[in-house]
Amino acid sequence: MAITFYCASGSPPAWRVWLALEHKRLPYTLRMLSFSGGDLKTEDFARLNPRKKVPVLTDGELTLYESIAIVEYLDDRYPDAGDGRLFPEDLKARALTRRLIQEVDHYLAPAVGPMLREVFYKPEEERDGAVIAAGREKLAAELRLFEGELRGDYLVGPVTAADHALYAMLALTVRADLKDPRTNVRGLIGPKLADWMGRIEALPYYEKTYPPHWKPV
Ligand SMILES: N[C@@H](CCC(=O)N[C@@H](CS)C(=O)NCC(=O)O)C(=O)O
Repeated sequence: MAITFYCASGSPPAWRVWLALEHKRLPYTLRMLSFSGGDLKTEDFARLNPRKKVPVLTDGELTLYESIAIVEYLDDRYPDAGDGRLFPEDLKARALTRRLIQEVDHYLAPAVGPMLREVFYKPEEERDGAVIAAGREKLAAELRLFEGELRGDYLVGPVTAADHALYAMLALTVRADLKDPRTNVRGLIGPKLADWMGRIEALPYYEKTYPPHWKPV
């Protein structure tokens, strides 16, 4: 077994794979790529993923991209490693895990995408307040739904891939508040989700996976 994980700091899909590797306590080599340094645009990287996106994981002869395909592969290949399964064995719990991940990818992420692009990629004077306001409204609706999904400490039962997926997306979204207080994402997060974020942040492997460029210097 020789796993190499190609990551980039702050990418939610890459972060979910990183959390999965740590949850499973698998040995791996981390290749931290730089968006701004052009690492994803090289021909070498395109040979790993022709879409030129992170995450990518290699395990021996296998090269795999698409974050959830990677997490499912790790879970199938190393089911009982570390803290155990990220897609529960129980059929209903596994279906719920998959459904929640789909909801993160197909509803939450598109709802906040335009607002995040506005805030992260445009200088303050060029930002459109209407895009931010519309993003907040869509985010509020999404967060109300996810708030209702928290029946216990985590989304499904024990920690699953759904917790990792939702957390990474939400953590990036909260970062928008540092760039533009008009987003006030924190103000939209309900009490159950806020407590749940705290529980994810208290996981023993969390700190290790924290996006390096978010750390104060
Ligand atoms: N559906 C893909 C999405 C991957 C993705 O969009 N990655 C972004 C970072 S969040 C990326 O690498 N973008 C390339 C770039 O910005 O140059 C997955 O889940 O792995």
